[in-house]
Amino acid sequence: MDFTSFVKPSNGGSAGDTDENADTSKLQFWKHVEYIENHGKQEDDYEYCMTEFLRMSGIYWGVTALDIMDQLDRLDRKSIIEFVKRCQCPVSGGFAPCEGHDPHMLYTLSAVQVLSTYDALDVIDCDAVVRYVVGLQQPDGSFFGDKWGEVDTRFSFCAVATLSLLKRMEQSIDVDKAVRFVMSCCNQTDGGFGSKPGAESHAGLIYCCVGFLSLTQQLHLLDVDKLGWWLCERQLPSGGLNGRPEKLPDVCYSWWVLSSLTIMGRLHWISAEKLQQFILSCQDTETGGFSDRTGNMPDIFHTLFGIGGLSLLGHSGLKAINPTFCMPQYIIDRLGIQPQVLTHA
Ligand code: GRG
Repeated sequence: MDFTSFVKPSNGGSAGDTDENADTSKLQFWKHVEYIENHGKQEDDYEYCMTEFLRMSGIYWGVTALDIMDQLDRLDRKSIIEFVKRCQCPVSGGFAPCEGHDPHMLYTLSAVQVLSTYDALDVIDCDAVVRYVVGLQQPDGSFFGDKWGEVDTRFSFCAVATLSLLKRMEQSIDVDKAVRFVMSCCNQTDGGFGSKPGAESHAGLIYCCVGFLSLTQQLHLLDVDKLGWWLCERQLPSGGLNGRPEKLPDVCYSWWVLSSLTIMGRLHWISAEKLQQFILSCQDTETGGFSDRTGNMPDIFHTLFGIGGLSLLGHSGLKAINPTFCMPQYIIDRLGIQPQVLTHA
């Protein structure tokens, strides 16, 4: 697949960074726009080739970050929609990350997110997507990621997020059983969630489970104070957040932790100022893009979660992001979907 064709040829240059903002205390807005726009332009690039297996999610990360920056028109809508269309498996109805690969729940959600952003869900067979997701639900309410049978709370989130965007959740899956499975993955000691029953709490999976409960309107099942406390303990002296105790901070937890706290109405339990400083310190001031930690190589995954975290913190110049879907709020409003959020406490 040629990612070059996703960039509008008429939009060549950067919009002009100046010397005074070439530091990490300010958002390098135009550098990031350029970084995302250029992502994957070099098809021969080693990293680009090696990430073919997650191309659909890569497109979702880039499209979402650019839309939050109000620069979505830098990408070629038509060729992206055509690419997504070509990745729908005619047999199962699920989406592959790239042509020639197998469909999976993860890429099915990314495909539906991209098409929702472009208001283009009508170009695919939505009934087939619903059949694919429904077919992966198990008798205990859990979901397989694909036909090979791995079970994980990530897939419970992907299933209900996909069906919610298609407005087909209640009529298709057994929501009560799905909720029971997710709650069976809740750890009583810290109020968090792991990938399956008895697995260690991890902020990425907490996002999936809190997001799942927000989509199924079941946030009352959470022990918000216990979980909120565990989540705000993820903030380290550097201001950055880790995903579980004794681990290093990583910009992506600015999303997984912060979105969960936002859904639970507890965003103010961490120091926003210190977190913002940490996120900004992970910008690459030369190439644009964000890395996991200060001084590392940037990538498109951390770039979305850096921008998304800053948006949740109310950084100026960024559109509001929905904490449950990790998509621009105006798209969720346009679709008329209202994931549950708890009020400030
Ligand atoms: C719509 C935003 C969005 C997501 C879809 C797939 C998914 C739902 C969520 C993934 C959540 C998750 C499990 C995130 C964790 C990612 C991560 C950095 C894992 C690294 O694990 P370790 O053990 O990292 O290498 P730590 O930080 O624990 O050392």
